[in-house]
Amino acid sequence: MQMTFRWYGEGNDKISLQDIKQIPGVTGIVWALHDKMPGEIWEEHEIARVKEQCEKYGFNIDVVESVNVHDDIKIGLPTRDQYIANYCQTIRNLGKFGVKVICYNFMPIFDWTRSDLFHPVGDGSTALFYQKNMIQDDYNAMAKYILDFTEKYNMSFPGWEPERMAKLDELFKAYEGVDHEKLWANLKYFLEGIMPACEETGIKMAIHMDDPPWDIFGLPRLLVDEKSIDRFLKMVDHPCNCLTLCSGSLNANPENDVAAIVRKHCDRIAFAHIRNVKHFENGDFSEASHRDCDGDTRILNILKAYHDCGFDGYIRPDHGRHLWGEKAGTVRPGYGLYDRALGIMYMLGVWDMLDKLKAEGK
Ligand SMILES: [Mn+2]
Repeated sequence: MQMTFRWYGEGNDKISLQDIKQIPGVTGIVWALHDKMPGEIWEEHEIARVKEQCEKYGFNIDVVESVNVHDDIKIGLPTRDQYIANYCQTIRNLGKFGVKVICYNFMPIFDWTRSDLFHPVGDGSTALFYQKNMIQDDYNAMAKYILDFTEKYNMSFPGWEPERMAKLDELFKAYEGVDHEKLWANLKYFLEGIMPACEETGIKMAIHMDDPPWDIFGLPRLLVDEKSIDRFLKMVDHPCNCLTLCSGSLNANPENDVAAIVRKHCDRIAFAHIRNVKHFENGDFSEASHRDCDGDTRILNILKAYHDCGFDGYIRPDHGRHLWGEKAGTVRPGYGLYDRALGIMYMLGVWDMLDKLKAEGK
């Protein structure tokens, strides 16, 4: 297992590489070119700059999150071939700088979705929160909440580009007729188009689970449970067609047993996101600390499953709570320094003990 930490880049993240260097055990930075629109080619000189910044602190740049997929590919428009060609060029450019894994998602229009970005947890800290009855019909209200936030605090979120969100009604219209089966077919077409570039460079494409793992606003979502993961891996049965197994995304549906999925598909998991989620009876959920008993995701079972499988891929704490003065305007929602650092120490503590027990034959 190789521990990593997501960083939004120089001038785009209040957390510095120097801060990250002080967290024990982190060997790689999970990065992206956040000013790129979906469909644009990532140029070599832009990649080289990030590599240089990270290497100065001894970090590798093996994992990119995300290279976003253009809507035309998801919708299946004739223009998709050009965007797939661009994507292949980005893969080749990333390959030249030693990138090993690209995390991406195939969610129509919206990326991750929450109704409150700074919800009080009860101990003075706040966390991302999903109020089920608020995310039903009115996508404009939800989008407005997120976009007002990004504007107020002068922040951009991957997948929530204001340029795209300004055309929401148009986008919804374009997705009319894209049902689950059409979206599966478009995903297959995309993957078959990029597998040659992956083979050439050795890069693994690691699809992120849909967050939350169910349809929202009438838009289909595909990667939602064990059955759909089975289908995905079988559909393009290629060693470069892999998963970003996000425990928090999947466990937003408490019926998903993430540890069982790890045991079943460990060889196809290139990147593991570890996050804990606490459920409420009415279907709402809050993100929680990484400690097993603070949520319902069964983090210990998941880490044990990875350890038993000899997982040697990349792992990172996913979202964290906002602690010790971190609040709107001082921190990216879900991406503060402290709780993610605590999450790393928790995971490394568990992992070290599993290593020790194994070495002692226990
Ligand atoms: Mn995730």
